[in-house]
Amino acid sequence: MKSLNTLIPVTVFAIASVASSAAMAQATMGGGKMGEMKMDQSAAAVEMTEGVVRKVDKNAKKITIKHGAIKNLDMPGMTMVFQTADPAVLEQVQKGDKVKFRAAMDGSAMVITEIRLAK
Ligand SMILES: [Cu+2]
Repeated sequence: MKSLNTLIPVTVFAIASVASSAAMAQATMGGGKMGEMKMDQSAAAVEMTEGVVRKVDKNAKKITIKHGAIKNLDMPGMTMVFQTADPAVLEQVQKGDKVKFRAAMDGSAMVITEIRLAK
């Protein structure tokens, strides 16, 4: 009987150590996934900026927007004229619309790369 009593704790320990190494392997894999998620977030990092459309000039392919701070361009809120990368943008909004948009520098011009109506 005495030998059986000592055998049980050893067995439990062996199982526990196998389980903990499996848990460590999972934790490592989880860490890798978290790293990928962070990379995805920075790739899509440009936040949308809120604004109100003041003017849509389809001939010049420009939109005037009173906008809030644009973080990626380090720009405070103001009213200004944007170029449009895609003329389709001009069809998506009209004067007076509240919008959310993304803008980027293209050479010396500010260009709207994406725009949609704000809800
Ligand atoms: Cu501006």
